[in-house]
Amino acid sequence: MYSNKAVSDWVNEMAGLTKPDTIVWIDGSEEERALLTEEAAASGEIELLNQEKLPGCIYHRTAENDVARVEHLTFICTSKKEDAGPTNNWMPPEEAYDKLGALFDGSMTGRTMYVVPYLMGPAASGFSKVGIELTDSIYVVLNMRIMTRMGKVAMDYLGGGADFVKGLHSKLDLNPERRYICHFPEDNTIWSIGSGYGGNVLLGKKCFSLRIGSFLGKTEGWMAEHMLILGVESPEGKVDYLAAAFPSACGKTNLAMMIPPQYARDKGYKVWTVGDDIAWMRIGEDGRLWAVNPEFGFFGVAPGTSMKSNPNALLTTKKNTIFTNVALLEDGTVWWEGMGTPAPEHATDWKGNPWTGGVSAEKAAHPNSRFTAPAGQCPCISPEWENPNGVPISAILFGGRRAKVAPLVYQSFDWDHGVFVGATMGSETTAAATGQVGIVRRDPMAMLPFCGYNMGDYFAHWLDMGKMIPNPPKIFNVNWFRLDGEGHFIWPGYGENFRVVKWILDRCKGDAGADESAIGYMPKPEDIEITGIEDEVNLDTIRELLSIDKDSWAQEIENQKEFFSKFDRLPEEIRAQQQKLAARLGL
Ligand code: GTP
Ligand code: SPV
Ligand code: MN
Repeated sequence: MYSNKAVSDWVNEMAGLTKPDTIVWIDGSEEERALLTEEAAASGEIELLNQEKLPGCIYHRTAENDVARVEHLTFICTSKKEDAGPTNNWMPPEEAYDKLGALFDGSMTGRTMYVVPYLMGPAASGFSKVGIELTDSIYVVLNMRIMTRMGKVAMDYLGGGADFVKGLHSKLDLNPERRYICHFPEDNTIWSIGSGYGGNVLLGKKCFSLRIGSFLGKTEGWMAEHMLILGVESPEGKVDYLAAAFPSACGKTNLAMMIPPQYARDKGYKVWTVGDDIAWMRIGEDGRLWAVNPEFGFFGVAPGTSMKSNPNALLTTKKNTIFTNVALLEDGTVWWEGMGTPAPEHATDWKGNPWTGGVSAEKAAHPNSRFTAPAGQCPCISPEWENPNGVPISAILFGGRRAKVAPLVYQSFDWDHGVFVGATMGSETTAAATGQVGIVRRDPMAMLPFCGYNMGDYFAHWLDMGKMIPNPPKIFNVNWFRLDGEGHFIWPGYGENFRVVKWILDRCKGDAGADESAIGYMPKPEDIEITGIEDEVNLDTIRELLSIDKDSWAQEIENQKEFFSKFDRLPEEIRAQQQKLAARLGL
């Protein structure tokens, strides 16, 4: 169907290994979507939802042992161990090819191999990149169709070239003992076996756009980051953009689609979504940093998404959406905890069991259940979201889930200090990856699970970029998750985060004041607008949210040092920044 020798040679080679019964080349057409949907529904791989209430929507349950990314089974396979660095699992490339090759051998016998060409980034952009994923899962194909620009558009972009990321995926038997996600940055290759879940198998997302992407960014002089991108339009109609890195399930989709509070809407402020998870950033001709969302859809966390918390996300999922591991209702619609509607009396839970709620009941939807929805359906999608040059970034935000220590917001003194702030990010773990939830772990730039090379070199790349960007964004840290003595969130969060974003963008324009503290510039309490939330938040609440507890920070620095002690290639500047911070704190 397509004529590209490099592609067909490689497809033949991989088909020789995996031995599928048939090979289907994906073109991305509507007829193809309908056929694949029908086939997957007939085999039970998916269920059609109520087509009147949720047109074009389907439902899928993954295996019970396969509901999140598996970081302990994810490997960076560089020829030298040091190039993978202290924070990645490493396997020598030959060993990985042998080990996974043995598992892939015949893994598609009795199945169809789908050849899925896809493009990361807009078709009109010279910065976009092509991947091809070979997979034996229709669910993967249908997801890739939403998450990427899939099919003919990608092959047209590639033309006769050979510059594409080679992705191979097989579900095999979904046995965690035979599950591996291996990246070969030196070969532009990704091999994923034994999983059928999200980030493990939608290879355009974390595997390509971040792990391979970050490696390419380092070599080619750009940045691949785990960041949302949003624009804030002022009453005068000028739009300022920011990018924000928060770890998985820490609020990127929510911030990207937030609705400003009433007082700001009354003045004429609007928020536009460019992306909710990944940003590819380059230096523009004007000397600013420009960001593109390489994705085409949202793979968002369902639980907690309601008309109150994130109406734009909920409205995006009303048609043409894939729901994974949420609860299924009798009328063929879906439900999850925190959807804002009462718990159903009867449902089928994410495991396929009858669910009737009650106090001791398990959750009906898995905490990491997700929706896959086309970005173009989002009510607040930015008119610039497919701009081939991206959008110019005024501010970069780092943030995590911290019950204590990190204040609501502070600004770094300069780029290098900002890199230090990103490098020392910490966050409580969430259900987006398997493992214990709620433990504080260091997660530099929200990239700990996604950096495709030595993280010390990654920090150095950030520092180098700062020297190369004539007019760099200002860097901030935010924390929406501080808790009071009773374990309640002190800050209302969600749309109210606009109040903090407003101070940030005013700082970028030189329109807002700040106090200098030991950790950075901080707003004066009265700089955070509280009109409309006075019954929840007063100036004392803001003071509490902005407070810096010296003992906790002393402990924090010790914890950072312990993390950095694993690093073999930590840039001197990072250590110097840490000493300066300790000195400013009087430690
Ligand atoms: P990934 O898709 O895994 O990268 O996650 P994400 O960073 O996009 O996180 P998302 O916006 O989906 O939010 C994850 C969870 O955090 C949801 O349960 C939200 O309800 C909750 N959340 C998001 N923003 C806020 C906030 O401002 N305050 C509080 N308390 N919770 C929030
Ligand atoms: C994340 O975990 O950061 C996600 C979901 O965005 S996944 O695609 O599974 O990585
Ligand atoms: Mn993510």
